[in-house]
Amino acid sequence: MLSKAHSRLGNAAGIALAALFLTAAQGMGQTDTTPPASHTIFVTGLEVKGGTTVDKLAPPSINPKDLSRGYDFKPPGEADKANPKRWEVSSYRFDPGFVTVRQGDTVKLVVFIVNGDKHLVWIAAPDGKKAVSDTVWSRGREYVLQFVAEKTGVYHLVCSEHAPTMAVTILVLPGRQVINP
Ligand SMILES: [Cu+2]
Repeated sequence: MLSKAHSRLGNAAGIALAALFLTAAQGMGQTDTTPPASHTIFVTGLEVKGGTTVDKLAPPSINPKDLSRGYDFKPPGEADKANPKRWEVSSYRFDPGFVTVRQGDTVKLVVFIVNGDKHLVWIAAPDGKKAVSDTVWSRGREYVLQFVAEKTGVYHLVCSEHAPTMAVTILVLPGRQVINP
C-alpha cells in the first residue's frame, strides 16, 4: 500500500513537473536554440503469421486481402492440403511503426528486411510530396534512408506493395526555434 501511494504521488509530481516544463518551454519558444538532433532508428520489415482450424474458429467473413494489400488470407483447403480445416492469415509490417522527432531533426532510418522479396517504398512529407523517392527493398538486405524533418506534421514511410498497413508514421513536433529556415 505504501509503495502504491508513493508511486501515485510520484506520478502526480511527475505530471506536474512535466506540465511546468511544457509551460516554461512554450514561454521560451523564441529563445530555444537547442541544435537539431540526429536520430538513427533501426527498423525491421517483417511478416507476422497466424492460423487455426475451422472447428476452433470460423474464418473471417471479410477477406483480409480486401482490407489491406499487406494482409494475406489462405482459406480452409488452401492453407494446408493435409489439413483442410486449417486457415491462415498474415500481415507485413515495419517495426517500430511510430516515431516522434522534432522539427529540424535529421532522421536516419536503417531498415533490415526479414520477409518479402520486394517492397516498393517511399517517404511522403506532410504536404504529400515525396521526401524520398521510390526505392525497392528486398529480403536479407539493410537499407538506409535519411532526411531532414523540415516540416511539422506527419511523414510516412510507405510500402506501396503492402499499403496502407506496412508503414512507419514519423510525427514531427514543433518546439525548437528553426535557425535560418
Ligand atoms: Cu512491403
